[in-house]
Amino acid sequence: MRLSTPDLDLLIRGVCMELKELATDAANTWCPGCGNFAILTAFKSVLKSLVEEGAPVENFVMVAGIGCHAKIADYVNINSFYSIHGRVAPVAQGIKIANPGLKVVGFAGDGDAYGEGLEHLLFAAKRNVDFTMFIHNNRVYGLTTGQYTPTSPLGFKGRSTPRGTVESPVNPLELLLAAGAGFVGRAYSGRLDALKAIMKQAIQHPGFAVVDVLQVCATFFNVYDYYNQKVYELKDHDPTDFERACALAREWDYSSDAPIALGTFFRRETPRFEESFDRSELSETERSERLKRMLEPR
Ligand SMILES: Cc1ncc(C[n+]2csc(CCOP(=O)(O)OP(=O)(O)O)c2C)c(N)n1
Ligand code: SF4
Ligand SMILES: [Mg+2]
Repeated sequence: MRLSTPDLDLLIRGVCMELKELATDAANTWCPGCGNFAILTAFKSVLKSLVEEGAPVENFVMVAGIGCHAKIADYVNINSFYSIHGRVAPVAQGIKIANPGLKVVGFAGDGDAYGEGLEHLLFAAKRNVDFTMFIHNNRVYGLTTGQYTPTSPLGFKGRSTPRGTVESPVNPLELLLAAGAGFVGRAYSGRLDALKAIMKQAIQHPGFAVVDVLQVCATFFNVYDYYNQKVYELKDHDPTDFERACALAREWDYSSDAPIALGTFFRRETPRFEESFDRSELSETERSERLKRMLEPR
């Protein structure tokens, strides 16, 4: 094989990475056709390209919630932390504030982030700690076998609503924009290239970034055909235009039969929480001594 000069450069620096190096031995238990496969593939590909551009792989940390989506942490060979249902945001923020050199990427479900964890998500948007959240929005509780979530459409028939839900869904993008999120986007597991592109932009955004990924649950809410007809990619949209971003977010309310925009709705850089956080400058040894003292029984 002939290597180009940039390839040789990467090899010499020891960062030329094969995608298989990011795989783990864990058996994948997602159902055939699950949209989580696309998110996993896209994330590994983005990670590979960021590492090749110079980001140390050991500086990435994945934080997962609880649900089918969360198994993604088992399938990528980097530092990861399984949190609890609804608590991806506080764990991710804690990691980032304690060690600002890390690149923290959260993976949450729709039940996880828009249900039990909603207040954490909105306060993360308000607070603006530098981390990224990808929300695997399959609009159903997948792991617990098909109950409705905050983004299930009106009339959704599932295990807990056999005659159809009578509640309208929340619109997460409107909520996140209102809460002050600096980067808000939407992707679809059936459009891999666009998914990779927005994942990379979101991770590189300096501040809180959130992407609602329409991730199809092939078993409990299979809407591939519907999305394939309805989605379109944003073109000539100015992501600094907040009013336009709000109008785009309102175009589809997660229930109506409207066109579904994909892409970066809004992007704005504002001061990050951790920049003004009063950090104590202790050495490694002093820190572990203090931690030990705190953990000693009284
Ligand atoms: C604190 C807490 N509340 C509830 C549960 C039960 N629980 C586990 S997974 C799950 C549903 C997950 O749904 P979602 O977040 O949409 O993820 P998906 O499985 O669809 O990827 C629930 C309710 C739990 N494990 N812990
Ligand atoms: S239940 Fe749905 S979300 Fe969970 S692995 Fe199966 S297809 Fe994917
Ligand atoms: Mg879900």
